[in-house]
Amino acid sequence: MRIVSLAGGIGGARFLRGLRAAAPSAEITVIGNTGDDITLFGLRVCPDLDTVMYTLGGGINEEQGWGREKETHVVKEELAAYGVEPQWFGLGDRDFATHIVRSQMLEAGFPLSQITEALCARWQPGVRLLPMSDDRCETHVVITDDRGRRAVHFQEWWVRLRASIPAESIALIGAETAKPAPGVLEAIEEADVVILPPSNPVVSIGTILQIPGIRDALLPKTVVGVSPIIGGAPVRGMADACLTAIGVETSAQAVLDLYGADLINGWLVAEEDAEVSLDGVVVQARPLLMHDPDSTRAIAEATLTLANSLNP
Ligand code: FO1
Repeated sequence: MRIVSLAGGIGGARFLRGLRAAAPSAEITVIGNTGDDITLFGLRVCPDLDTVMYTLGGGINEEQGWGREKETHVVKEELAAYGVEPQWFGLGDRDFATHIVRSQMLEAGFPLSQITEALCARWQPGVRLLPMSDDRCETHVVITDDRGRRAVHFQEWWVRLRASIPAESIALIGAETAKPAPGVLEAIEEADVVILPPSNPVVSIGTILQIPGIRDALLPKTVVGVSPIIGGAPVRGMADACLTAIGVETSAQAVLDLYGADLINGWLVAEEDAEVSLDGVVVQARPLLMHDPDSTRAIAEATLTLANSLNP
């Protein structure tokens, strides 16, 4: 069976680990969000691609959900000693190697999709990981603080500010001219099932859907989503701050409405959200907390069962 899954960071990567366990013989293609990407100290950092690669490749810092396990921060300390900014983004020594390899390959003219394939040759994630686009597009957030109204990079809002200042708007800079990475549209076309894991519906899944051509390619497919909101709150991260920024209520119903019945065929919600409904969408309620590998695998299995029941 051929499965395509869009994915953002921590929640998406954890779900994918369960999906791989639930469908060990399936061919899984992951379309990863690159709107979070940032250039720091002259290096290109791709947080969501790396989180999927490390999580599925066995190198993730499990409790953090991002970055490498057994990490040290000597380079970060040395940069700070030179007074180099920013100091609010925690890059570890092991993680730096990934960004150095990626940056030198970008410098040599390789597209991000080929670079990601090369990095995954080491990590063997057991899925094909594609960036949503080889073209650079970044999520920026408009805020107003003591320095006035300005746009900041998503990571500054997310990590330095912890989304403590309301985002007046969120924009994917470069989306209109970005193209899906090679293989993305073909993978969607050939997929038996497409899954939207419980990643951030605005800055992860929503970002991927903004790349011209991707959302349209999904419309004829069987698409099953897993609600990232349980009982009015995100399980992790700050999806609520992002949803508020775009004027959407933080609920399983509102996220389903945001994705739309033209895109979604099946929608998994937590038991406390069982009343969620939308014409044309099959909604199923079940426990959705991914608190260990078995529960995550069970959620992935339920997602596939629902998808297969919807396939013509
Ligand atoms: N998140 C934080 O909250 N603090 C950090 O210092 C931080 C550093 C970091 C470094 C590499 C990386 O791949 C991810 C990192 N993240 C950090 C997480 C990152 O901001 C988020 O995972 C995504 O951008 C949102 O999904």
